[in-house]
Amino acid sequence: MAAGGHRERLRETAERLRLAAGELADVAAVQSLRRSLLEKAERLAGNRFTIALFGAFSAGKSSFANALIGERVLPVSPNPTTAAINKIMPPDPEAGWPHGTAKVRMKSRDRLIADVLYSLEVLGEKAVTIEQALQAIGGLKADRIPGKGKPHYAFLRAVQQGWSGMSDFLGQELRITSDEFGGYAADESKSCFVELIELYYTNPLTEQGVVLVDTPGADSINARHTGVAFDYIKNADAILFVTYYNHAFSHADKQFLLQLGRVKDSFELDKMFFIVNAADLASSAEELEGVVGHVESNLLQHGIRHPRIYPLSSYYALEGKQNGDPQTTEQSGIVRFERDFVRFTFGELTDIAVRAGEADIRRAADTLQRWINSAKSDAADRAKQAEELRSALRTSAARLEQDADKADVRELGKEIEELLYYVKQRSSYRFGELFNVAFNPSLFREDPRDAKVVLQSAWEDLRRMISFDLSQEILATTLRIENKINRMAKQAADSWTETIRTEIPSFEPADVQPFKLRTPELTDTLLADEVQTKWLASFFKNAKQFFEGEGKSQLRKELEAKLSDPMRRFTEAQAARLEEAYADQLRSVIAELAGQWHTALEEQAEGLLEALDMKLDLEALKEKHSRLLQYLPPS
Ligand SMILES: Nc1nc2c(ncn2[C@@H]2O[C@H](COP(=O)(O)OP(=O)(O)OP(=O)(O)O)[C@@H](O)[C@H]2O)c(=O)[nH]1
Ligand SMILES: [Mg+2]
Repeated sequence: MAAGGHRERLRETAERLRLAAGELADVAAVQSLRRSLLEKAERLAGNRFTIALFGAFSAGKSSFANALIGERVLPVSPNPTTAAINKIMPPDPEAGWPHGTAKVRMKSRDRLIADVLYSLEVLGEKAVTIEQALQAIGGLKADRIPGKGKPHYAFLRAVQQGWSGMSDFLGQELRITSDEFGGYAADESKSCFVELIELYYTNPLTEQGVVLVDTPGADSINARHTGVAFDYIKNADAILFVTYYNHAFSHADKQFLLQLGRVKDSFELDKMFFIVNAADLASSAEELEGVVGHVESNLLQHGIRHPRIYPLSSYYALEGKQNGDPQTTEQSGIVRFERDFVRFTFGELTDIAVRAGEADIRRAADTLQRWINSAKSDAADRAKQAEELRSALRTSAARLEQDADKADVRELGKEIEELLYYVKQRSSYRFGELFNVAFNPSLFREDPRDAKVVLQSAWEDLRRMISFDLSQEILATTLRIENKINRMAKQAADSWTETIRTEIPSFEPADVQPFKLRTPELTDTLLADEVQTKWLASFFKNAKQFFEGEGKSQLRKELEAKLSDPMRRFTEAQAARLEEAYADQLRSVIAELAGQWHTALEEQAEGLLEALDMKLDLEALKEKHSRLLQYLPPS
């Protein structure tokens, strides 16, 4: 992937920032600005772009990652393959991770046991300890597992198979070579114990600072760990969603798209790319167009407007790159994607970073210029200005100290409650749809177990789906809440700056960088003891009566009414949790910012006073100023 020298630009800008910071080293009054320059320089120099791949089982995420890299690095197969998150990282020899090594983070024992008990529960088995669980797994019969339970069954079998060899490593961090990587990434009896693998590997992508994150297919097993996927959605620089040519969208796909639709507008830039993989299967251009149109309308249905869609063949892209055959690569369709993608990541994102750095240099230059100007007034005027400045400094500093613990948590709380009101509303809109997925005639036809058991398990499924749906909704609102906190922080800072400037017009703080906030963990499931097996069974006489007669629609109506209280309790509990977690964060953000403003104010007032008292070396300051300007591009 030709990146158009973005690394060079980042390095060059970082160097300019460092040199500019060097100019400020001996001017005590601009140390805040100097620190901001150095922090930005560091970030630019070590710049990383994180690209996260999502999509259903076997959509071709790993194949697509290999195609981007131009090498078969990740294991690929027609069966569910990628079980843990695999990151392909730029090697870091200084930290002990040269090319070809991998860091494997194993699941903690608690997490693995929780996963096992959960999967057993989905299959209708109860266990408390891991020994009981292993025994229960031994008793499972493949032909008694309903279709939707298959991934859980496969996972449990893999745990049973790998337990004696792998359980000692739980909770550890292992160091392996790239030869062993395939096993940990794809051999299920190993990979089911793994949480994350970081493979340090030199390739054209990592050489550009790209971290490629390959995720397991979205499905009911991984659905429990929504927080992990959400962190990547939230923090990745780009999100790539992969679908397999003309595969129907599964329930898990739709849930994921729904989540992308919910959060899309919370990001400043559109960072989502949609890949229609295996386009080589198209028998004609018209057919391909039809498939792309179908994907587009599905995205639209899930609230994703104006998507960037790329039909391509990972298969031919990899072949073309490996054989050095540009024609095959071109025909695979990957080139169009790469061009747009490079423009976005390396172009747009680099531009933003470079501009922010240059704005800091300009700020520093402007500050020096104002001091130079103040020093130009006559002696009497300077004495008067200095007197005024001292009193202004006292009032401004006192105000900042007061404001430091005046975060408006009430306003934030109001916003959270409002957002959660809509969460409840939207979830009740979707109740009918989820109900139909859970109480689906084909499930009853295909499940070999007793109808009452199937009914109970359909309800358990529905309960899990509603919990999942609510949690996703709530997670999506956390982005809005976090944006709100950042807006409130920026407003507070801007208003301090404005007030300070009425008295000290030259005041120039560093820019407010958005704070990285912690998303609270949401692991609760909806509890609804009101719904009992006996009550459920009262709606079901036989399949015909249930599906063709009144049974199902009556159950739907009464279940919805019965769930209204539990759902309200659930969202209220979550709202309380969010309010507490975010109020704390808002308080510390405001306090931290006020502290920064205080420091900058004192530093700069001191600098100004020195200028007014003619204690600064004016000539040296002028020279510094003109040198700073040299680190800026000609405007
Ligand atoms: N015809 C064709 N087949 C492809 C293409 N890309 C992937 N496949 C096949 O699709 C299957 C799944 O590919 P993977 O890359 O393992 O899919 P994945 O999304 O990583 O799957 P999981 O890790 O199991 O979630 C494999 O059998 C691939 O050979 C393509 O461009 N064309
Ligand atoms: Mg894979």
